[in-house]
Amino acid sequence: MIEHTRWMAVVVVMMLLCGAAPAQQVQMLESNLGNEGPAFEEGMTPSSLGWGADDQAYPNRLVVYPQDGSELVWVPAGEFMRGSTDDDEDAPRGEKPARRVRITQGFWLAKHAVTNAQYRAFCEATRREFPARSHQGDDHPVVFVSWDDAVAYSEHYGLSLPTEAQWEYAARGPESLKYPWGNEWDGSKLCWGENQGPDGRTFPVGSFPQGASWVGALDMVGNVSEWCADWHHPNYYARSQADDPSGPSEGAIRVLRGGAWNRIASNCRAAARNGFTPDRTRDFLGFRVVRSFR
Ligand SMILES: [Ca+2]
Repeated sequence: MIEHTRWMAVVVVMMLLCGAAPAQQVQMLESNLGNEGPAFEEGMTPSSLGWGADDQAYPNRLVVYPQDGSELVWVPAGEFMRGSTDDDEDAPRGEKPARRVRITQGFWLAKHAVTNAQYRAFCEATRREFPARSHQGDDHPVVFVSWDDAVAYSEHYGLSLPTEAQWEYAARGPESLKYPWGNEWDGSKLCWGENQGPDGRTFPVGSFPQGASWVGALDMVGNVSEWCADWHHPNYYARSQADDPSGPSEGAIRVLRGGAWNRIASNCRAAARNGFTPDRTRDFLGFRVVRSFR
């Protein structure tokens, strides 16, 4: 017994000498989809969690955002080729010119679009009306939400919408893939016009793990199109800054990213961009959130 205690004391002294801190005590939380992860705290990064370096992606790990139960995956800082070149016959002018873009800070991105259950909880907390036509079940993405609704949700929980560049980087990665899963089209890896959910529309979020992007984000190019923070302009890429671009300073429509349950394959490319009036809603429009550093 005395031997044991002495050895423990030696181990503790060794740890102190080596500067090895005991693993950070993190509170575990269950997400709104029933998965467990460390509860997000301000300033948390992979290194503070003991996962590894902050410049790596951890597609099989998540943290749970306590306020709305979102599952967040880590998107490390880095750079990629944004947009499309003339080699891509599907790419319209608005995706050109292709240029290198740098995301200078890692950030936390929701693994899925916001669900009906999450949005309903938000409506109950803020006495807003739940969009009655978004009714395909708790774990389906909410639809019939405007850009204004998406921003209201985000702000209520201390979150934000991704910038268009953050979204594309999370979908394509440093290799600038054409689709989240690679460079070849595979219609079985997403919900789109020819692979629709049980009611002929969306699937529950996260139904296509094989379609995950490099950071572990799911349904990026399928299921629902997603509101992004930026104003949309078709000529923006020609004049955009290279570091952390956040869109034109004004505009009439807001950016939409990714295809949806009613879209054709060329709309489901990771570089495809679109826009829509911010106060309008549609049956294929939802959103996902990010938690950036402040
Ligand atoms: Ca999507």
